Amino acid sequence: MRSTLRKDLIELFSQAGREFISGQKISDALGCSRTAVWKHIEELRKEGYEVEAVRRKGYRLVKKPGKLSESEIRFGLKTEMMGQNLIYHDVISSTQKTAHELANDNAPEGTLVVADKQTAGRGRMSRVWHSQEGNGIWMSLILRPDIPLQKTPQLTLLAAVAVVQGIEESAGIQTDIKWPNDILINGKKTVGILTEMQAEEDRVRSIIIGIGINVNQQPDDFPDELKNIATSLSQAAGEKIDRAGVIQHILLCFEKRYRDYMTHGFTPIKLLWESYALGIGTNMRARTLNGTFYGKALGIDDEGVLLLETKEGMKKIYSADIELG
Ligand code: BT5
Repeated sequence: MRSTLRKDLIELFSQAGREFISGQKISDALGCSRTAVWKHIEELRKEGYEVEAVRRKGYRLVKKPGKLSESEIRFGLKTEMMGQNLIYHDVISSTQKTAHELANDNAPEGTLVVADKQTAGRGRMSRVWHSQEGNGIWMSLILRPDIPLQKTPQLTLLAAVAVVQGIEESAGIQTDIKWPNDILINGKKTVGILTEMQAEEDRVRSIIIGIGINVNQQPDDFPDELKNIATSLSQAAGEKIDRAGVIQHILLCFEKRYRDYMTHGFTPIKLLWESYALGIGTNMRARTLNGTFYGKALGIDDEGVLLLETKEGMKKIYSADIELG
């Protein structure tokens, strides 16, 4: 089924609420035959939508799927660019890998790859990212900013701000950012962000932002090694959270922040980031590939680099695992 038709059909049903809509009305609104309407409804049922059909009354939507699907994400997506080119898979090795391939094939800016399950989800330095089916958001967004290479860390911080805001707007939960790429609830990791790029000489060709969010996991859903360090949005909220709604709000926040960034530069993002960040002004340990440093975090500089005041003097930290306190 063409995705715009499917989106229009779901929208019609949603506007009608509990009321039935006649097959004729639907076919007029969508500009297709009644047989085609019936086929489209069958497609929706296959995706897990419960549509009730009653003779002489027509159809009504009884239940949307709890499962993530392309239609679920598209319906209610209010962005102009982010996620408008949407690729959804039930199972994928890594959304990051697919997004890289699409970026190589000239996929437009804002292309989003989403999966319900990843079999080879990854974090930084090829670490494993646990991406079970049915309860997380595993997605990768393609950006094509015209910026020099050294500014790419700024996009990780921009993504973190957009995710914090999108989670607050969709689920009403406040989260904290731990530099550079973690989002925490009560000190436990809820979101991980992975920023990778494709470059040509000293310019960025594309940036792929991978975002992994634990949404509906209960403690037992995590493997033993994560049980004490990971949590999910639903554990914080005490109820199940609609994954599509979270994705839509994050994309909308992302689009707004990305526009701010393109128009006004990094300063507005930096101010927001600082308001959500944990540990600035306190002591922390930064484990980097070049050694471990202990000191007071003074903040981030204009490139998104962490400034750590150590006994040996000021250190600029480009990438690290951080231990607070
Ligand atoms: C990250 O790496 O936090 C970046 C994670 C990015 C995942 C997304 S999902 C969509 C896209 N496609 C991908 O294949 N990846 C991206 P890092 O800072 O290196 O943290 C990795 C560490 O987090 C692991 O070594 C574990 O300790 C922990 N971890 C793994 N899975 C987790 C989960 N589901 N929740 C919380 N912590 C987890």
